[in-house]
Amino acid sequence: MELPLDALEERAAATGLRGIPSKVRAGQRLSPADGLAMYRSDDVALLGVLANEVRERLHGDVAFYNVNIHVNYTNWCNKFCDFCAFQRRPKDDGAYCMSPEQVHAELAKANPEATEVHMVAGVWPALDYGYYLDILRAAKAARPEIHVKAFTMVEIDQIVKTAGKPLAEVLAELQEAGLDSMPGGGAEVFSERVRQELYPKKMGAERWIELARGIHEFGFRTNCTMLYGMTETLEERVDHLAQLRALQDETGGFQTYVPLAFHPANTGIDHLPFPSPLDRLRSIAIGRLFLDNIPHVKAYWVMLGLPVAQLALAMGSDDLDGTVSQEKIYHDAGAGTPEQLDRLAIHKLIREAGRLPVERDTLYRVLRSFEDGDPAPERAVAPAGPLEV
Ligand code: V47
Repeated sequence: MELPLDALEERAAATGLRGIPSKVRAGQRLSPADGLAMYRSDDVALLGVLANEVRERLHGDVAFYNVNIHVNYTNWCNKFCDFCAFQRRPKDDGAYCMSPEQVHAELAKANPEATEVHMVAGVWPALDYGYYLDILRAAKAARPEIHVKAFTMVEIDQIVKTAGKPLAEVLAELQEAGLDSMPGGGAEVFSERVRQELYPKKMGAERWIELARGIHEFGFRTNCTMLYGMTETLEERVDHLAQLRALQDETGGFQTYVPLAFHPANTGIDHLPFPSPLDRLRSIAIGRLFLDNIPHVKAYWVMLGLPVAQLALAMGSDDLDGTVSQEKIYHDAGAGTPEQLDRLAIHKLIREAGRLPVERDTLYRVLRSFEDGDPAPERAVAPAGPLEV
């Protein structure tokens, strides 16, 4: 139900958001100045109401999730980003690099209902090109039907360098070996200032955008992210979103935007706080309002925490990601969320938010809509985690 516009504008005028409700109601694009006003305003409730309006216009009451597994195939990494707790040098304690056989074994024993494997990892130039093709082949050999969503732009950049071939040729070979789409990571925040300060060895915004453009033009769908809560300014957050929106205008290749809240534990910048629940909700709502050309906004529960992910379903998000298992990047950085959820735990979160659980595949095609109730408990394969963080 839409609230009267004049009441929304009256409130917006008092909370620094004047004119934004009218633009949202009229389906007009928000400007960078609007983006900044939204980050500066403490009226997260109004942002949530507006973002919910957009979300309901696009998706009604549906809340998507998928049944997926994570394989972080190596933590070897030469980027040494200050925000990362996952990276290791090969000789460090806890360093690992899975062989193709281990990837195969991981998938073979994984939840048989999983429709997606999410494979992202560190970057180590000594891994040869054949390794990447072999882990894709191993995943498909173990689970021929599974959708392989793998490699952030940072990994793709390294794979292209290692292969020594043009991007399109590499993409064709990765596709042949089993790659189906790509996640959104590696963008961090596009600010060159923050990159120099915290991740100078990682590619800059220009290369990230160039790769994403090439990948979309090739025909792969990807997601996009923003890692927030480090030392970026609010202007830099808006600039990041504006760059994503501009690329989406060109290519239409992004399926979903995933705002990633910085987890400080065990990182080089652990003096910074984990973003507050309100900041996490604000980031979801602003993503929905500003990125008017990206169909979905994901509340990635692993990193948001379950209570905030559930609230996000009322404030702009239409997707909870998946059941997940074996996620290491956030858990190494102190995430207190469970290792995985089963369908019923996800349905509970969604139904309590007044939404309808719909299982999707990676490309957002509907697999099952649960109007008639939840699946029987015996269909749930993985144990349910606690619903608190
Ligand atoms: O690129 C690393 C981020 C990303 C930390 O596309 C951190 O559906 C917070 O991209 N605190 C990888 N964030 C994960 C990723 C992702 C996750 C879930 C779904 C999708 C999707 C993509 O994780 C990295 C980096 O931006 N990251 N360390 C940290 N301490």
